[in-house]
Amino acid sequence: MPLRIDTEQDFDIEDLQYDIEDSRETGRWTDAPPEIKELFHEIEWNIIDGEHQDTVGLIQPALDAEVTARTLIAGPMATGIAEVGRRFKMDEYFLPEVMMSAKCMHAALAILKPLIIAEKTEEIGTVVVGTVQGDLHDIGKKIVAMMLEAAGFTVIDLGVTVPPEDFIAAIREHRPQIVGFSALLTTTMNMQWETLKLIKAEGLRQDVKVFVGGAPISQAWCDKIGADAYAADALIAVDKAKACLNEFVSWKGGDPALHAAMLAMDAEREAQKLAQAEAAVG
Ligand code: B1M
Repeated sequence: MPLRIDTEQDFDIEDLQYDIEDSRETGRWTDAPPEIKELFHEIEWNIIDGEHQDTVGLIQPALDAEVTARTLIAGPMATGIAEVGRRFKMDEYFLPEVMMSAKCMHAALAILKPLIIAEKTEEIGTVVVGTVQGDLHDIGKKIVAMMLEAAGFTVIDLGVTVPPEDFIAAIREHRPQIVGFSALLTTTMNMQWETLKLIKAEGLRQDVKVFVGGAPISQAWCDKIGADAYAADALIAVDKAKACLNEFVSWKGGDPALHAAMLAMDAEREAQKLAQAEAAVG
């Protein structure tokens, strides 16, 4: 039986500012058995410290203890790399430290990827994804690609710093229902718009539903550039991608009704979360 551990709970990044002792004292993952909670703190701290071999060494024991690959990604891996981002922003870390932490993430994802992809039981469609031109960030995009694959999509991952022309070539070659752009830099998010403009100019807009994501991306940006859907995380991307193939299959890319339907999914999710929170309070 896989262990259920709440990774949805908002966490305070300040919990990770000092040392592992402090983070052990916080209220995170208190629903996990003590030895798993300890493993999680060790995983996040090894990511923060950029110890990729030790990170890898902690993944298998967690899996052996029935922690799922999804829980590891959404739990200690997400909190660890978030703290790395905070340290970088505050000039406590420089590029070499961030690169070492990114190596930890990649090494752990390499172990977890086959487990996630093994969940695939059906073939439901094709998605082309890539990180836009000028941007080298791909950890989040890889997670999105993995989760889409597990949900039944064939994912064509074009990699990083993908020029708009390469997206066009991939759309023509693979005929995906969905194309997704990832961007992590405020300086590269504009390439999502440029790529979308080229898709329109090439007469392909109606053929594909366009998804956008990445840390600086928002629903407002999605609205502004005329993309069909914004996904704040991998699970939302999967939900919206599946809806595009099931409920909203008749709406073509660029249809305002599709855009509105995607927004309505967010509103519904928020309402559900609120109802759950209220039910929990009693
Ligand atoms: Co850089 N970096 N980085 N970096 N980096 C950020 C993004 C930054 C916010 C750090 C900071 O200042 N706090 C900052 C950007 C600031 C800004 O733009 N305003 C920054 C900077 C400045 C830079 C450089 C410019 C630094 C420099 O050279 N001086 C440089 C740029 C290089 C380039 O791209 N040309 C750079 C380089 C790097 C490394 C190479 C060292 C490394 C990347 C390694 C790699 O990816 N292979 C790196 C890293 C690791 C980060 C941080 C610390 C972590 C990013 C990450 O992996 N997050 C990041 C800080 C941060 O984001 N807070 C930072 C974890 C990942 C799971 O989350 O990617 O958000 P995320 O993905 C999520 C969602 O966003 C969403 O789902 C994912 C899973 O839930 N999502 C999608 C993502 N894509 C999606 C696509 C979709 C749908 C959902 O549909 C298609």
